[in-house]
Amino acid sequence: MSVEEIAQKIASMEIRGALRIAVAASSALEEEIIDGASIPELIKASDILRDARPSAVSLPNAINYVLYLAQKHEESDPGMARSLLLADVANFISKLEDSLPKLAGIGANLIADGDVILTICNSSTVIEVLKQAKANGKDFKVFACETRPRWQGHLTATQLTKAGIDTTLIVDSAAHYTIQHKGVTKVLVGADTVYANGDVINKIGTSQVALVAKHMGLDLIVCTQTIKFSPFSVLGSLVQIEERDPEEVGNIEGVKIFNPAFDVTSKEYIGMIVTEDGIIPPEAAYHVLKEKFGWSME
Ligand code: RUB
Repeated sequence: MSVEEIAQKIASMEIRGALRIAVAASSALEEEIIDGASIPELIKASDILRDARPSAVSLPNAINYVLYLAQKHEESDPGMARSLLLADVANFISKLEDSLPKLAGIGANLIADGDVILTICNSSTVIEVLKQAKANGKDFKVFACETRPRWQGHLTATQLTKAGIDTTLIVDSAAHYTIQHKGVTKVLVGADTVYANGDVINKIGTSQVALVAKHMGLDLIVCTQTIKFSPFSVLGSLVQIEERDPEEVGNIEGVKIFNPAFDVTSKEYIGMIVTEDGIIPPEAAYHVLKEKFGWSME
């Protein structure tokens, strides 16, 4: 598939979810390298992919890393030993993919018998955590917010139900009521971006759920690979939030429609962040960035 086709599939959400976006974009660049693309051609392909969706930092992080590898190999070996570069890129992609089961193994330990879990959107990471908890023999229930306007909650409810997990779909506006009346014990969400100060961007509605969870004294657990930590900005509030086509919400003659796709949950509302490297408080996001990206405020 061409770079343009992958970018189009990311923009149209045929390929969606921050981790899958990162894997798809890296694989598209891998194909370009196999086809013999030069560094300027890779940079052009990267620009096309990077522009596909603005709010998931996993996309620029993955692209920039593949570009960095290509530039590094080009410098040490002009004309490029493609086999060495391709081995590095394949290794990066398999690390991205491996981060999912690794994280699931860690996150599943947080799920206890009798838990009632609420989630929003369709995070492959949250799904894997819950499947692993089920495989560990834990007996728990899930409520899945339907996630208007694109109904990703339907995917979540279907995938969890197929995995034998007791799952109930609710409308987004039933989140508070469900937490109050159905004994919800934990809220698990994915992430598109984690900022250095611990703020998290995820599907629109996540911050509302977080407010309710805090009000009810529940832990909000963010499940996210470190590829979603942003080296670009300190504060979540500074990030460009993707606004999508109003038609996704509806089409009512003469009525204006606003359709933001993501929101920012401030770190005060986050109990912990589960990564493939372990569990951290949101305040430790800066240290992850420093270790993984050599990021520094100095
Ligand atoms: C997806 C979304 C997911 C995160 C994490 O939004 O907000 O919670 O991307 O997903 P969209 P994952 O449907 O608009 O892409 O854990 O799979 O990376």
